[in-house]
Amino acid sequence: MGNAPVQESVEQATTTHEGLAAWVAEVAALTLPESIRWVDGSVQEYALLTDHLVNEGTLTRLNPELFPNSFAAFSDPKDVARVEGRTFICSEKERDAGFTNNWMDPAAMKEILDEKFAGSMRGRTMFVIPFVMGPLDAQDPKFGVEITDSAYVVASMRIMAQIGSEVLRKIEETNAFFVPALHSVGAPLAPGEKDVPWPCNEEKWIVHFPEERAIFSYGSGYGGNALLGKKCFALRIASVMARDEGWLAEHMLILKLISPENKAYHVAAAFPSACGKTNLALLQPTIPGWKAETLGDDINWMRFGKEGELRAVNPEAGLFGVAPGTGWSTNPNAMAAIVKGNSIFTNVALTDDGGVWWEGMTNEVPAHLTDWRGQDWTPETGRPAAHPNSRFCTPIDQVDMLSPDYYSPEGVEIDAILFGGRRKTTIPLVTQARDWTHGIFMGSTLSSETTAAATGAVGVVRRDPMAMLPFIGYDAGDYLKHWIDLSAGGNQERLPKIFLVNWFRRNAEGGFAWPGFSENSRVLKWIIERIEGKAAAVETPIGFVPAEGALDLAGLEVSDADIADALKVDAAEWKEELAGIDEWYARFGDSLPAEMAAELEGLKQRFAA
Ligand code: GTP
Ligand code: SPV
Ligand code: MN
Repeated sequence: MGNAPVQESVEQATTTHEGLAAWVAEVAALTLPESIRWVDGSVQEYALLTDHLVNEGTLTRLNPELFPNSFAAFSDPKDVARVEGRTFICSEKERDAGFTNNWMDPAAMKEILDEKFAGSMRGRTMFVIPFVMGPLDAQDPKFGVEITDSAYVVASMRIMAQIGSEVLRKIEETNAFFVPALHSVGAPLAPGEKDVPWPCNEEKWIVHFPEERAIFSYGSGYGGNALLGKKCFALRIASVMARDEGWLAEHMLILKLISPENKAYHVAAAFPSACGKTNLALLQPTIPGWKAETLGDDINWMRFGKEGELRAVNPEAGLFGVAPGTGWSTNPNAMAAIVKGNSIFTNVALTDDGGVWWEGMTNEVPAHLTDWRGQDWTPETGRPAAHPNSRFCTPIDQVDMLSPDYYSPEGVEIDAILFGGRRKTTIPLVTQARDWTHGIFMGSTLSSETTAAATGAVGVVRRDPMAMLPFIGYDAGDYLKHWIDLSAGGNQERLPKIFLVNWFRRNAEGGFAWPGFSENSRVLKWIIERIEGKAAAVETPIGFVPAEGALDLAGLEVSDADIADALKVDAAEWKEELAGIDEWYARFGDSLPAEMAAELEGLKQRFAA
């Protein structure tokens, strides 16, 4: 117990990749770990690490009859979400980080990081995790190596990405470039000092050097702060790679829909954190004859194919999903994947029979639980049993509806792009963009109420361009320009159709006007029928909304008043919205693309007409 480092089998501590060997040596000399372990990614190693974490008190082994090979972790209450205020893009020029990012001069930042990381791994094992985002057999595989002093991070990375010896071998054989991603919880142990279950540091630094493609993360063990293949690499650094190499790295799910005529369509959807991506990605359609398959639930890398078609791949291997609200009635496909086991849950509640529970998991609320802070909980307790940003981390191949195309390095052709947010007012259930550039405008002005996925106030409306506000690794205006310029090189006939959606609009009573979840399949059906030129729409100043009767509501028990609330385009609400967009666009300064300014002008004119 206590601070015992994971010492077994440290036999393979070498690599033939000179750059990697030098970097590992340099990091070890700086951070001074007790031992070094090269992660091989094997089942045996996973068992060793999770056993160790159980012994240390970081993980609780769940009842294998309920959740086989699964564990629960409970974080420090001050380390429960991404820390956007502590996240930095340290480009050489401040201008290149843009107004949406925190910036610091790279040299000044490196001085701070050097000091923070000096001796930061004392008393701990330093793990070296070779990983690849996306298929290892891709034409240009995107490699990373995360060095971390957290075994919890290693175990989680094994679910979220392909890691270990096979990846290392490929890096060596091809003498590949890899993104160096250094992570420390920032909690060195003095000799004999007893460890805590969730070591972390009050001070957190999540830092990206876009030109070097390097990542440094200090002080947090949680989610997007610590699993560096995810937001740090696959969005922030990848967005910069994508700008330079001519592709797109986006915060989007990827879903395949199969119509009753057996025709397949692919939809990509960008919703901000905790706004419904995982749920839509695992959709169970309620309309007869329609089927859905999952390709991805959080990150989407897109590039134009040989015929100018836009193709998408999911670079991740797991789901890191919001637990609360994920239940047998709202998302049975996620639940079925979760109960297969092999999962790590963080900040959920424990049931008395050794399982996990969170708000919304079952209709019946257990009479007694141990809440995420380890305290007794009953329905009378009056606070959530699971943290609002509690998560399940589950291998994506446990999703029964996973599309076989998930494994294809070429990806799938995208037919429709959805932008969506969590808005109580103003934004209708679904609006089709007038054309591609107007669709980019819709994405650029996307807004949503903030959620528990990041620290800070919840429920505040903020602009979140393409749901990428916390993830664009460079100037936001340049990012919009990249969307515009890149798509000009695609086949214009085959560009996806773009839609704005909002599952979260409220009715007069304050409840959700639209039932959401599986019923969102009805909206998708209208979207597909629009692509096919079959569904009727009404043109409004903001775009095309479903004509009366065009949305398939057969068998749905929703009042006409609610449907009207969900679909309405309210001039008074839009007057306020336009003011909000004006304010938002003003913040871009010179870097706002002229095309976007022109779209805003057009929107205003249509309202004035
Ligand atoms: P990140 O993993 O943080 O990027 O979140 P996400 O975009 O994948 O969101 P997710 O699907 O996990 O949903 C977040 C929350 O919104 C959960 O509590 C869901 O239950 C809830 N939610 C998802 N879809 C709907 C919907 O259609 N209607 C309503 N009312 N709530 C929804
Ligand atoms: C998000 O916040 O968008 C997430 C969770 O998907 S995290 O991995 O913490 O970024
Ligand atoms: Mn996300």
